[in-house]
Amino acid sequence: MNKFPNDFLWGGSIAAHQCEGAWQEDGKGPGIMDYATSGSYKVPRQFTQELEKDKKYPSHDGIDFYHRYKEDITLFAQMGFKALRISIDWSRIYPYGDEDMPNQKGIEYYQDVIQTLLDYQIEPIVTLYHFEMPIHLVREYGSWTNRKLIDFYLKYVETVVTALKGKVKYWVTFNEMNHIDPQTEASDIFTYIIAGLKYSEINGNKKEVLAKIGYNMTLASVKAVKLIRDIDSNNQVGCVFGITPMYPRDCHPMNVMKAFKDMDRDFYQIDAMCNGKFPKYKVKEYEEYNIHIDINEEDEQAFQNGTLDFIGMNYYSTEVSKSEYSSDENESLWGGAQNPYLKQSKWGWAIDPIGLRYLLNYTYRKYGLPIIVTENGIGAVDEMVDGKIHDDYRIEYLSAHFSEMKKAILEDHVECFGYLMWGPIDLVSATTGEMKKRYGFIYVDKHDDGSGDLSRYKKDSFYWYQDVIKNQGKDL
Ligand code: BGP
Repeated sequence: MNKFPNDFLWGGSIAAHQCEGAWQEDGKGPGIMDYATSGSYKVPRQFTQELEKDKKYPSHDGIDFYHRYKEDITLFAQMGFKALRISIDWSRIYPYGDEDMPNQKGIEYYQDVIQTLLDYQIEPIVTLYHFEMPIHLVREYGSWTNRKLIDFYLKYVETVVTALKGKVKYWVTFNEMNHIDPQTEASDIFTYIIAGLKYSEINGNKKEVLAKIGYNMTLASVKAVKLIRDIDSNNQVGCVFGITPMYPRDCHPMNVMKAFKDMDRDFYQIDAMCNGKFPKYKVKEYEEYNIHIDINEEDEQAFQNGTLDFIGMNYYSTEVSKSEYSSDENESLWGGAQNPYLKQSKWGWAIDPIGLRYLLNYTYRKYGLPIIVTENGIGAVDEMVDGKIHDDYRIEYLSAHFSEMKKAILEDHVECFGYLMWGPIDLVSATTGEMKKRYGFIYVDKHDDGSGDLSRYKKDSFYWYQDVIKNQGKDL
């Protein structure tokens, strides 16, 4: 048997703020990403207090998925998708986040999207928080530093899960909350996309703010897990983490230990969500920074009752942990150094298929829970020539990753039940806000200078993925 399992969920993953557009339609309120400008590899995105006339805010239009979802889902169905991960934009459901009644039009929109998927027998996998939050909650309440956010979030979750009851089985509480940790100097991009706050502008004890955000989001997640299962016991609830494995610089024991530490800090929230308690080692670490987190009895109960059903893993790249004894490396996105054995994408992300097998094994051995690859892919510059896009580099990237994932499943016996390619249709990049950084099997005629008529075109990889799904990856 050289195929992926029959019920393997092949598909893709998208997020509301990167594709929907229609930012002021049908009662949607302003979300945090509506204030994020476009940037590029070398020019960081800005997060402005007000909308500035001379700046572009790519989430306002996205790729117009809001109006074109039927056409786009039809294309996914043509590829043979078994699953699609979407996110719900909180600011469509509760435009300000703290009102009593939800926005009915927002609910109806997502009910229609889900129904369209079900009509094609595509399993919806729904993320409840993928960098989308009403900005009012940041400005009025201080974002996730305030425990009140947990109640607002749970109310929103209850509304959505009830409205989609019986239609959606797989739920994801949060996307990539793990990028915030007091051990590191965070950058504005990560504190902003996760919590709507700019790291450079946090007053007072920055580490304490990061710790509080991390704790409150983790607590919100475990409480949501229980709530979602209480609404329907058939529901399966997971949380998605974005992990960049860290390799040691060399076999010097100091560097091996350093790499372990650098990688380990991404796992404390998974520990909390899988082991039924907030880890003591983290509380002790906070104390060393003079940070006190209130963990009351009700919280302890919530951690016990809200353990995950599955883990969602976003994997793009590995990095090399910086040396303890030399400083000759170039820093890359996650604070590590580049690996001399690996090539990189045009945006500096190392291409490492074996890293996927490593991460799947590492995580499965640690927690024993089913895993789904919720994101993976390569951002590249695609050229359209005579209506065709020959993206052999994408096929090469995915093919190599699939073959390592196959080894993890068939040889290492990791329980991995699906693969959702990031950005099956070109969409706005989260870290740079560009359209130029394309991931899709489907090309969208939209460019960073505002040109393009939004038409969709099938790239060569479209047909290749169709084949992989049809043959259950037997030729990989
Ligand atoms: C993940 C995010 C996605 C996505 C992806 C690729 O961290 O969950 O939203 O955007 O990274 O990143 P980028 O779009 O910056 O290339």
